[in-house]
Amino acid sequence: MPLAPRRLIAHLDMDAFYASVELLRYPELRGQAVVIGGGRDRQPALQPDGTHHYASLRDYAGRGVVTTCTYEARAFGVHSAMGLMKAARLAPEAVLLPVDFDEYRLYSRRFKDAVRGLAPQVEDRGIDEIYIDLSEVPGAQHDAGAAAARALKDAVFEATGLRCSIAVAPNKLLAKIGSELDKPDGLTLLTHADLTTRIWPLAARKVNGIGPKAAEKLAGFGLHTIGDVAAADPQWLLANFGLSYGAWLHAAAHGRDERAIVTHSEPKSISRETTFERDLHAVHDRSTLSALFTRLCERLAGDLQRKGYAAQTLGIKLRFDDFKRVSRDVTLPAPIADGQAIRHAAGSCLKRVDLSQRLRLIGVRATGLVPTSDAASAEPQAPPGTRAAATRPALMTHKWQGELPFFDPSTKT
Ligand code: DCP
Ligand code: MG
Repeated sequence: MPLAPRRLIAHLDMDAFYASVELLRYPELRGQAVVIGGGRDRQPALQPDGTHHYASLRDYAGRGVVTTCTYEARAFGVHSAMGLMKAARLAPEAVLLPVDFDEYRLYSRRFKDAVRGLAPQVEDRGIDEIYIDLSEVPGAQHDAGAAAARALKDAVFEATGLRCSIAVAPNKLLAKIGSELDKPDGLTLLTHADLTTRIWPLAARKVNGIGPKAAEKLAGFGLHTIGDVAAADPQWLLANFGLSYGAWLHAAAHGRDERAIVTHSEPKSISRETTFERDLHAVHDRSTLSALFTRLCERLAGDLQRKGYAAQTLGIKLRFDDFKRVSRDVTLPAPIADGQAIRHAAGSCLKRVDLSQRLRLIGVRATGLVPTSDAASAEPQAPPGTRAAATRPALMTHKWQGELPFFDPSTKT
């Protein structure tokens, strides 16, 4: 009887993700301490000679925190979630850049698409990390996934110009711990045989699922490392941490985890956006803008149709030349997926915006997604009361909340 292939689970995490995306835009900052954080309105000023004037961290005053920073900044002790004022004391020379989530989402999509092109079994875990099941990837069983992981790193770099760290392990739990072990630009192979040498010496907190509170409680009992937890009497763990969490702690500390890769999740929204090569004006560049807008709507329609959804709500997002953002949306009497209908709905949103300023970016977003098989029954002529959509008033319009992300925010775990 052929043996079942052993599980080869990879965890991929982008290196200094937001900071690295910013370095693509400002390559002259490569090699410097760069901190991302604070408000989003302070883009580096472009000077007449074509160079940028960057804000220095030492000039920062306020209560913002570090979102992330380059490894050069980390060498000074700066890290995510640290107050910017404190960071400024550690690395006053560091450059401070504002966050630009739209750009990070774009690169997030790019690196994930690149990975899916080589290994389709992908679980999305947030903006900069994914799990990948390499078990069935051709050749992966012969070298514990080493060549596949290298190919993934190369594909991600090719598609984005960004580096990432990958660990391949027998399960998600070990892969997640492993991807941090050789950061940045790491490629780590872990087997159960590495448990005692590479995993047990680590702080208990490194296990995804042991949060700050649990770690504190463990430390109160003198259990600091993963090895300490592994050595603890399982019955004692159950008695002190509850049946379910106690049992999980014991299994996790021994590197046991049977969770499968979850490749499918229903999208909450589908969006398309484009940043113009030069800022465009609604009047002076009317035809260009109109053509771009139509194409965006057609692309969104294509995405919806390919994925089998129709949208109950259509929205637009604009970003002006001073980086100010505006969004509007419209809820429709029945879900739509066709390019012309989307263009019409998005156009009605556009009419509600003051367009006297030049535009830098335009986006269209579909929400209230209904699988197309259901959408047919949501037509207005359907018997009254069969679906809420059929009895809605013709148009309901409202503003997107100021900071609502353009598509679902990715959560870090
Ligand atoms: N992030 C955030 N708030 C935090 C931590 C991170 O908004 N407290 C954002 C910024 C990061 C991104 O999420 O760029 C990914 O988080 P990571 O923890 O993976 O950190 P980095 O990718 O920046 O660095 P590393 O190389 O350590 O992965
Ligand atoms: Mg990362």
